[in-house]
Amino acid sequence: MFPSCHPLLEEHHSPINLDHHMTRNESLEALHLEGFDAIQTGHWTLHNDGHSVVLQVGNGMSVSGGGLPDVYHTIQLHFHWGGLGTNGSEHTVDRRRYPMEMHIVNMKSIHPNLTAALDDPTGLAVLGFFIDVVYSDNIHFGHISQKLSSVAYKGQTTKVKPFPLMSLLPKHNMSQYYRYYGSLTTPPCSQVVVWTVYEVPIYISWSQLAQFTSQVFSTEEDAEQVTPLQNNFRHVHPTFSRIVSVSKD
Ligand code: BO1
Ligand code: ZN
Repeated sequence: MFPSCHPLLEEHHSPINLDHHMTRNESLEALHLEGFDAIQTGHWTLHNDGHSVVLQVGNGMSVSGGGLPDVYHTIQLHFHWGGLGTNGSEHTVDRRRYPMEMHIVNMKSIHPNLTAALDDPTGLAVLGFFIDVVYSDNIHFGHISQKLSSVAYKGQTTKVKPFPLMSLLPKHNMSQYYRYYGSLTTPPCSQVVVWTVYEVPIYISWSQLAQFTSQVFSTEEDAEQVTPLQNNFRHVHPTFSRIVSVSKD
């Protein structure tokens, strides 16, 4: 069999395990997050799609720099979590799984729609943030967690007043991240994603985490049985011959 007929060796899927010994790339600077510290004016919605809770943000934000090949418009952010007392991040660091992971999904601005982006090997740029748990509430994260009961069931959508996305992100060390080329972690699992996974986590409280693991269901309101939405993370994939870079610092 020709090596090119060996799909497994060619695949580059996400998530993966990350570790501190990966190739350091001093030329990777902090990304430019345009509009993230402004109060946006667009129409924002939170939606339960049965696989996650998705915050659809309006136009007006983009990411670039940090070795990204182009400018990418921010579309949405969503979350992956575990169960009662089990962690649910998608990426792992030194095989350790964090309680949750937030993904900010961005589409290369030159593309008119998602279909076009999925045909481009670097059509999407996803920013991944680990979420760790502490005793005190994160008031900024409350913009989302307080709305979860309004999207308890699959198919439900609620309005969210726009707030600066920067308020959700770590205050320090945003120049420390992992960079690799991978895939969407849910179907169609397209291998078109430039991944940036930040080293420093976001902190929320135990009760804010519990709102995700207990208030959100993967089934519709009128379903015979309600099933909690838990453990909505994909297993880690082999890196094969891929280079995973670690930014400077
Ligand atoms: S993730 O960040 O790798 N977990 C991920 C996985 C799947 C999608 C996005 C991010 N899917 C697509 C949906 C489209 C949607 C688009 C942007 O996200 O399949 O229907 O338009 O929101
Ligand atoms: Zn995701």
